Amino acid sequence: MDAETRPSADPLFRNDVLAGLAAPVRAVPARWLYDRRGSELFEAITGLPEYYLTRVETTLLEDHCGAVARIVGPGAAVIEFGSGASIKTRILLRAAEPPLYVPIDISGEFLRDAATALANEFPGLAIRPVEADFMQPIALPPEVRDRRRLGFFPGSTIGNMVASTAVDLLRAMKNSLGVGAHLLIGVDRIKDVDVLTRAYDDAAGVTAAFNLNLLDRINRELDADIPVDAFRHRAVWNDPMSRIEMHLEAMRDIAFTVDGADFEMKAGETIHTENSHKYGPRDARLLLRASGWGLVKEWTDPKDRYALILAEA
Ligand code: AVI
Repeated sequence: MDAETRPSADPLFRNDVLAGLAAPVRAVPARWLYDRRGSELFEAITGLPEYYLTRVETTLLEDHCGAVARIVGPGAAVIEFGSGASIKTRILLRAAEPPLYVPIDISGEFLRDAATALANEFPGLAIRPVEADFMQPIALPPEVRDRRRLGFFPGSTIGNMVASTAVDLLRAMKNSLGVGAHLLIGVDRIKDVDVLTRAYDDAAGVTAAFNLNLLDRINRELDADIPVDAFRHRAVWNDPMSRIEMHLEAMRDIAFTVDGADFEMKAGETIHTENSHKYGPRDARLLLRASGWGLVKEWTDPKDRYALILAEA
């Protein structure tokens, strides 16, 4: 693509890619998987038969949001971290009937669309969107101040962070929400390695397309000539780290340039693109305790694949 038709590159994306490809262990942060195409592919992943996470969490929310609402009490504001299209939120909003909903998302476009759709569906609900990176300290709108507060962080997004970052985030959530607040969080469990790897390497190749799209994005946005067909998607279980890792593996020796910088990769070398940590029951509780949250209640499915955890600050 020539310079005139190429979309202007995000300097943070350029820096992360150039630094990540030059590092001794090549890695690009997972957040860059989510351009428009990547977000569409992730949406498709959530409907795959192998990707049990969304299905199981949705059932848990349908079954237990009523109990969550009873424990938290009436009149609570619901504050969602990384709300996206607010799909699962509807289940919580229907059960808890809160007066106030605060979706927090880095994408203003997503926030505005989701808020408009929700306003039509829940006419009595006040919606106060906050456009912010929830990894940074957040000032909540003043209407939240005198209310009970229920933080909502579904989708096992916590799993995409290493433990130290997860603790920092959970602690920041506690600071934003305040003492006495509740947090409802979705956490994926450690389980059979075949089940886990299939969830991240599905038969239809949607997760492979999601991962490989990162290379297309680099080519599109950063004046690069990466031979995408020389790579394959890999999903591997890292047992000591208790996580599924996504990698892009070079299938032959290759050379390419990104924004004028030259790179070479040998056959078998990989670019690490995502971590998805899985937690046993005690690990998840420890993570919460280390961040200042106490366990209130935990719900799991009959196969113990996924946990919905209610914690209190
Ligand atoms: C967004 N996140 C919780 C997903 C996960 O399961 O780690 C991202 C994903 N990557 C591949 N498949 C799904």
